[in-house]
Amino acid sequence: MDHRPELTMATVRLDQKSRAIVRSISESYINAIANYFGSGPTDIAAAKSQHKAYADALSANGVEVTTLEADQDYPDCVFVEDQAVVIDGHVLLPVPGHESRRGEQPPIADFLSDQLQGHQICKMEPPAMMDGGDILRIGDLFFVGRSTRTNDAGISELKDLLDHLGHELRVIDIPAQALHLTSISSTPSDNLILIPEEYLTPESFGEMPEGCEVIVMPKEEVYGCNTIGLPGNKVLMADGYPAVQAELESRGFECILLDMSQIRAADGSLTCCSVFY
Ligand code: CIR
Repeated sequence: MDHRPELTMATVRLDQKSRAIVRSISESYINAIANYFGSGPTDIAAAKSQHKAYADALSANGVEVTTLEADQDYPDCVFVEDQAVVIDGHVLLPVPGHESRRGEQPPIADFLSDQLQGHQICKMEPPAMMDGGDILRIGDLFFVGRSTRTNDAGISELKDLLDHLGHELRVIDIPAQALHLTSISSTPSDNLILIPEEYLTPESFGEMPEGCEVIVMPKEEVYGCNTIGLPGNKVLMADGYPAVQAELESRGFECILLDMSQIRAADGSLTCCSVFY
């Protein structure tokens, strides 16, 4: 990957999520890959309406949302998180880990290149592979899942970029029963990480920076561990995960609940439907 030092920018606060790309549900969504949370979507109309409610919730909470058109040739194209990651003045374009999803990237890359002129584009090349859904960030500290979608060559390229930016990267092995790191964890705020028991342990994240905490949730609520933290102590989360909701509410967050059933059916979580930039 090529990245120029002069374009490094100061670390952004993660709760300042001002803009997001989402992408509509494809007419072929019924064929989306599903091996973990779901056994495949069953109702495209419901999926579209749930996705619209998701995008509307982002907009209603101050995020400027751009919706890219779906592509019939790519049943999984709604899951944009995997295709691009914006990090401090750089746009990382990974090689998506599932071959059937590689053609989803160009419209997202084009949009970000156009919007973020002056950002350095860092394009991975095979044999490196990585899904954006394996990257989690808390301040200057990054975690990457080593998964069926993200290999050591991809991790090494990400590490090069983060070394260059002065950020630390820690690798977490994703258990066989999970797709990605962000499928089973998230940062509802800049100092919290939610994880499900039995899938991940706080120890696997290593020593956390002062004031940061890894919170362990019941394993039955693994899907609920994926949330999107927004300004004003608001958190978008899937409906139906009472322990996660109670934990967040006890910490003063306002939970905004979304029906994600048809997104979950294709192994998609909340974060995977957005690229924040
Ligand atoms: C896939 O298997 O690639 C999609 N059906 C789901 C991708 C979910 N993405 C994510 O968690 N970042």
